[in-house]
Amino acid sequence: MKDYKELSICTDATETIKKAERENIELVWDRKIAQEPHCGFCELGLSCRICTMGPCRIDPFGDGPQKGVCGADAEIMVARNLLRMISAGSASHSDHGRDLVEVLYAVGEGKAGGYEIKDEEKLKTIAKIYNITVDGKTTKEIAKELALAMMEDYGMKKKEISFVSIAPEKRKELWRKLNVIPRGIDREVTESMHRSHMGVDNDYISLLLQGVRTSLADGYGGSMIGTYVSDILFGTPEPKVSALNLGVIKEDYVNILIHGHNPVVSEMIYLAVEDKELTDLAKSLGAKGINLAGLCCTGNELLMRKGIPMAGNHLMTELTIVTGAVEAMVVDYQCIMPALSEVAKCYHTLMFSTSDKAKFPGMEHIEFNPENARERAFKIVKLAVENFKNRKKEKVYIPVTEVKSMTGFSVEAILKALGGTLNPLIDAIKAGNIKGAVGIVGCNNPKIKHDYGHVELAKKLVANDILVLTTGCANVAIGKAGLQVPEGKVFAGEGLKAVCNALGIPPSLHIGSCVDNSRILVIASALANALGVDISDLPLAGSAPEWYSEKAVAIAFYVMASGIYTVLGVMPPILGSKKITDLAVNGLEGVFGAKFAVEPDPLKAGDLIIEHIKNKRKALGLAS
Ligand code: SF4
Ligand code: MSK
Repeated sequence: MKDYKELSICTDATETIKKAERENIELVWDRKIAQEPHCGFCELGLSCRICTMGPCRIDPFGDGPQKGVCGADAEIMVARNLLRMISAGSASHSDHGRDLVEVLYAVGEGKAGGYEIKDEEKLKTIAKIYNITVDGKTTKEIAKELALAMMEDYGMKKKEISFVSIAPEKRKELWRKLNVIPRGIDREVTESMHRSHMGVDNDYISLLLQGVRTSLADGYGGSMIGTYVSDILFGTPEPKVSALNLGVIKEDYVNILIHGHNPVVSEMIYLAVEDKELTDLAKSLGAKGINLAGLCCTGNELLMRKGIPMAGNHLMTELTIVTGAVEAMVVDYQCIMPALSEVAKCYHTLMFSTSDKAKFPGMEHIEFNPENARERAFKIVKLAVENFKNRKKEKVYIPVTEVKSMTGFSVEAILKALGGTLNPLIDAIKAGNIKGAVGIVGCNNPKIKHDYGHVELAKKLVANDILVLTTGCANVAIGKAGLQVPEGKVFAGEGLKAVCNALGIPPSLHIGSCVDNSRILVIASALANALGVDISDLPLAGSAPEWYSEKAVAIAFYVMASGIYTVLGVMPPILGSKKITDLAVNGLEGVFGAKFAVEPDPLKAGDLIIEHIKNKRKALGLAS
């Protein structure tokens, strides 16, 4: 019998974990226990398997080998491993961005079936950043030209990728001095893989600087392209109220869950779910209709733009199926545990994969591309509806009712809420009503009590008048805890509460999916530019209390390299190198004006951040 309260702070999770245990379903927590103890060499970054002279390990206690077969020492091993993590993370966000650019191109060519340009204004604004003239051109012409220009950002034609231009001048100067401005998104990822091959770059500083450059290729490249092209194609998010937790799965409806990251698939599923014929079919089979809900970042994308509710975050994904009320789960890519199809076998849930990049044993593969997406989405929804008859009523258990949460705070929406300029926010920061702002981002990790890190940190920060911005799985955690509705002001300190009252906003704002951390870079750059300072001068911080993925490492690096102090709740595999650990938690400050801290206790992490914000305010001459 598990100690449920130690696994999650959420009732919907603990109650469904109990059901899974009764039904003999293996979950992520079971598999984690089966893996313990985790390999200590790997945890420290002191194992290497990149060539067949190895695999090699370095003895952290100094008794055994201190070098791999090739002679790589602890610094080289840790740095190479870290660089490969950053590269995989950057590649993931950026390849997601590339898929959107391909849809944009297909729209420009008139070959993209159900897709269209939803935000022409934004198309033109972004085209101008790429120095594309828009006057006298049709929307399709601009779309095609912008897509081609973005494709160049992926290649090796440029000296600097385009969106770096949004960063404050001082930051760009620093990056140029350090030679870390990305030249091309794919180029940096490829070069990182090259450098970390045996016998190439063996200077840990040089390897880490390439890690910074690769992460910036993500933040100001692939992720920012992903965010902006999604806004162009599917609309720039605006504030709206939606709902979160397992209660958004409806007992009397056909339930379809979308999971992954790329809105290209989920937007089409959304269209199909709205179709009257399919809804009528669902009704003819005894359901009240078709209910769509999201998971992880595909969920965040639909939540932000369409107000589609979210059933959960990373550690809730298996549990949604355990409710016994899910007719189909449609996945694209990233963060989709291969275990999901095993769980689905124990229920009636149909599993569909949709990307040729991400196939799963036990899932039916229905390939999506810009030309066929509409037809394929309708096919999947029809199969899901027809599966309603296979549901076993006695297996259905939805333990909670949904919680309301606000969403849709794109940069444009925040500016609109502020009356068109950043001035009210700057005034509130200067007056001390808002002491600073912190992005709480990232995943869940079974090594940390589910959602505990996110929620406790958010509560502590807002109570200290620090505005919270959320993305990714942190959104669901903090939203479920009630901090993302205007009534969430009860958690806020007096200053932040007054701002929430004046603007009608919650103390924690949901700004999007993982790629939408780029929106944080845009806000931070705009704030720095408005004040004539660098980002590192601002009272800002970032935190990933429950991160697990390589993507989170890439995010942490580009946030730090942008000048934002970053606190992680899970230790990255670097402790095997004292030099690299010292650099991460101390030395980087003197180079980038920001550094990392690792603190699993969210209350202590909150203390670190509050102290940091106090210091930044003091340096700016603001009252603490
Ligand atoms: Fe061992 Fe060096 Fe090969 Fe790594 S690259 S496996 S340390 S020999
Ligand atoms: S989905 S990367 S678990 S935030 Fe973006 Fe959540 Fe982390 Fe995946």
